[in-house]
Amino acid sequence: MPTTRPMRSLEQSRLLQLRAEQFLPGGVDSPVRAFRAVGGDPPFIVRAEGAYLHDADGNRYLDYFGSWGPMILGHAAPHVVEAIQRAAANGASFGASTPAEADLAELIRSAVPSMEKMRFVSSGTEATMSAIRLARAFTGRKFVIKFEGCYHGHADALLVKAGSGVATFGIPGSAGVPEETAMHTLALPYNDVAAVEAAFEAHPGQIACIILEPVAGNMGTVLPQPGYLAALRRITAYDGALLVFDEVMTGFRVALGGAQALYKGEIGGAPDLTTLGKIIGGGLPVGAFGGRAEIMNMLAPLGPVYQAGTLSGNPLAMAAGIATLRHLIDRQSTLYPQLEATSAAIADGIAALACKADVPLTTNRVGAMFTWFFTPQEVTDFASAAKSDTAAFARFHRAMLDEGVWLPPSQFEAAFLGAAHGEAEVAETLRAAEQALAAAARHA
Ligand code: KE4
Repeated sequence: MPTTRPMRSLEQSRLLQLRAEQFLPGGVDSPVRAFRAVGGDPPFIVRAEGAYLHDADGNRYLDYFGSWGPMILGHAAPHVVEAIQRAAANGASFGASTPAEADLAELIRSAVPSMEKMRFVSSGTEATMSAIRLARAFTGRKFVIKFEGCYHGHADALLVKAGSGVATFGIPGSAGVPEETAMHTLALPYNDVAAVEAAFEAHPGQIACIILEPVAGNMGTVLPQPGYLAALRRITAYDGALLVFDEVMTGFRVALGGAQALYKGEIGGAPDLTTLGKIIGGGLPVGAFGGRAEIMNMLAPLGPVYQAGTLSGNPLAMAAGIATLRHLIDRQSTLYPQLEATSAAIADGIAALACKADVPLTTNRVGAMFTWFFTPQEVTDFASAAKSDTAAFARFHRAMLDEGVWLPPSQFEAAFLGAAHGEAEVAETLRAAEQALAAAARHA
């Protein structure tokens, strides 16, 4: 039977929120952290280790957003911390080339061979923004296709019907993006091949690229339908447009080589460009974009496409990324099957509890990323994701938080687990969910 727990004290977090709001809009440096979609004050984290977060009031939380993806090895993994400490002792940043950049690039290319050449930046946004510029320069074309509910960071051209926080706040795009910018971005429904074919018929020889999340995470987790990725590869190759896989979230998560490795047999060819972020920085700010050498060699100083960054290839971030990827590569044969088993146990366990509590729930999952949609119907695009009962999700999120389990604070985000989640964490999560689903059902 569900039992109610004493509410957790969030007094210090509340005071910290008030202080932060004196300096930072909404008290945050990124909107989804403000908990606006789920209500209540966000706990302020002071430390984390393994699968757990600890807030300013001494509460402990089982973490299912993992810094929005990077922390696949768990927080404060000793070998990653030691690598950062060693690098820091030699200086934080030089603005000059260092050996570590090629070391990390070599590790990435060993797992993602389509990235013949690449460049490091400091965020996923920079990676996708740069990839779009490169695609336009290489093809000499202006139009870009993206998909409703996919989020590729906050570069102007990509803030059109985006996912993540844009979907969470229900805003069409963003103020401050001139229509002259947005007009060259075509936003189409995800998993709809006919819509893509129609767009290419309407704009023959004018589309520079398609950019997509090959497994979407920013409308909640949505899988590509069978044949979808292959159709995009076929259509772009035929028209001379580039195919850009935004694997900022899926890279090294859904498989060591990302979604392009997971679906290799289906796509019928590699993407022309790939963007990465999150995991490749091991928790420090790193993004990367890369692909066919003939495209990448258009970048300055070799070619006419300008792209730069003060902290690009930062030594500490490179060290964290190298330590993380070396661990993933060395242990890939056991680590990814473990992530799959743990993720299945949690996702399927909660689906069974929801059924028992008569709470309509649809679970979409690929490896260690998943989403529980509060809707009885299949979720294959943003339109179907948007039919979810976001109020029920908010009640479930708050109730899980009260039980010490921290889910991403939006129906339109993916949940993540990592190597530090084990059987004890599965049991703890299912115990919490039994209480939380009762809470979600109470108001249904
Ligand atoms: P960043 O600029 O936030 O490093 O990366 C942008 C980005 C690009 N592409 C994909 C597929 C992404 O998921 C992201 C960022 N993801 C969000 C979470 N859905 C970051 C969290 C936030 O915005 O606070």
